[in-house]
Amino acid sequence: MRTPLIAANWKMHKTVAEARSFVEAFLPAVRGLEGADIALCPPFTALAAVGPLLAGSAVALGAQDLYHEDRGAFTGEIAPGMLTELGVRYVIVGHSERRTLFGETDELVRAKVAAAFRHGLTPILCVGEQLAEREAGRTEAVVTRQVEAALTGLEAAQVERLVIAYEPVWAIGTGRAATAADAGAVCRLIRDRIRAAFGDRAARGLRIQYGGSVKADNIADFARDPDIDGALVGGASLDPQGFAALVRAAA
Ligand code: G2H
Repeated sequence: MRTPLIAANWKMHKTVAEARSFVEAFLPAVRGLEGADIALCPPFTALAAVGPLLAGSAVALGAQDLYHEDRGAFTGEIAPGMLTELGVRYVIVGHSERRTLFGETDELVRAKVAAAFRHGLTPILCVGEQLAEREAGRTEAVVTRQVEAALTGLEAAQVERLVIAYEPVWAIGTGRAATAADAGAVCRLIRDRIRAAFGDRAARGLRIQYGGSVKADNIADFARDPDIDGALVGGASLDPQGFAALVRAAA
């Protein structure tokens, strides 16, 4: 059976000092908790401070993005090896904020997923439709295109340990989460596509999270769906006690 992954995406929140005090409050609140894997994805600037604080705990370190080249003249970018050096295990790739605000294309997302695997990082690949696409009945087409584009060239054994976050764009940071039934249906569609392209073993191993206005009081609805394997959590991951309550409700 798959273990759900609850990952905190702090986005552009928390200084180093704020990140440290979060971890100091959060770790005791989730100590000994079983039934869910947990990851924290702070901004790049806090990774070096948060990593050592998580050492010896069951909470993994994640990053919010990476660049697909190993080194070079790419001002402002972060190479995969710079993340692994800091103990990063997960990396969010293709978040809708990257796609819409920073122009990331399916092709760039594919290159980033491949680079993450090359360096032993586990990508959390974000996919999801815009509101207009949902209203036009294009959810399936959009999500399928994003998944197929991002996974081109991967081996089944890589897909088996990938994480996909289904995040309908209209649900992100709006307080308007998808229903568990709608989210579960899209997660099943994704798993079916993976089965068709990469085989049953990859489809059974792959974790598919839901993301978009997940909170402590709605996570249990998503957690009940056998095809939803945890959540990518933004706003509700910023407070240590609130996020610990959310993780407990999911486990
Ligand atoms: C979706 C999510 C985290 P929020 O972006 O990736 O954010 O939980 O604030 O909707």
